[in-house]
Amino acid sequence: MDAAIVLGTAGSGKTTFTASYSEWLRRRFMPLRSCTANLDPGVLSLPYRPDYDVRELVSVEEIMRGEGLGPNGALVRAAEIMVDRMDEIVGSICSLNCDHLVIDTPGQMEIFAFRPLGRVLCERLSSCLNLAAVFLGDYEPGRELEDVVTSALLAKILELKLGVTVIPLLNKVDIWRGETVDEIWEKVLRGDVSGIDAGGGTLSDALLELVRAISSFKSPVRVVTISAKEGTNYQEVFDLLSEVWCSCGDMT
Ligand SMILES: Nc1nc2c(ncn2[C@@H]2O[C@H](COP(=O)(O)OP(=O)(O)O)[C@@H](O)[C@H]2O)c(=O)[nH]1
Ligand SMILES: [Mg+2]
Repeated sequence: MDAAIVLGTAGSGKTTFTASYSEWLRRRFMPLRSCTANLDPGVLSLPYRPDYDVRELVSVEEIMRGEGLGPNGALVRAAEIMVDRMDEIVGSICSLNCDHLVIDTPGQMEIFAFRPLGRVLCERLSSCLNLAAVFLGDYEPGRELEDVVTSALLAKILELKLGVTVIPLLNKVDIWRGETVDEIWEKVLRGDVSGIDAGGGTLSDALLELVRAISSFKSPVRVVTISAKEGTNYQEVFDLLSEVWCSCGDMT
């Protein structure tokens, strides 16, 4: 089973992407089976019907009620429970009878990425799935270069933390107003600072140093712009994922 795990900061569009991309896979590859897994224990409602839903095992809402915790404390607790019950989670996901699987992750990325949960899960899932990740960069007009650099760095850090290839995607292209953010993002991933206007000053020098540091990672720098809302450019997303699954491509 080929699987794409969907990463990104809160509100970057992971859930929207999971819904629309799995639907695109279903139509594109019929009669192959396209499935979804929800690994966000805190989500209240989903725009897709998951074939596996972690909320059957652990739900933030129930923890808040049962243990008297606030939303953040309950989310942390939920992540701990997920690690404790990893065998059940991985067992259920691995036994799904699907050809393609899209895995939605917790709204708040730090729960997944900066605690043991994400690493343990990716390690375990890799034993039964062909696993690759997509990272949704969340760009809205008005964001600064710092935001693009931070997002690109996050994608790279996730790759190191999780041990899976992370494909950067720039989401919400439908609300850009003729901006060429993808070009800046690609330059950042490539460590190419020529022509990047960081605005001057010490902070910007440090930013450019960070951009250079990113180039020491040898991983995909082709950035696909998408709209999870409108389902734009999904063939390109699939092609990039396929290159990872068969490890035969050159994504640079
Ligand atoms: N305009 C636009 N909005 C989007 C897109 N993808 C997601 N959103 C919106 O961004 C918000 C957060 O999306 P969601 O999928 O819940 O993000 P998650 O927290 O990463 O799962 C919602 O209001 C979505 O409708 C997109 O491609 N274009
Ligand atoms: Mg979500």
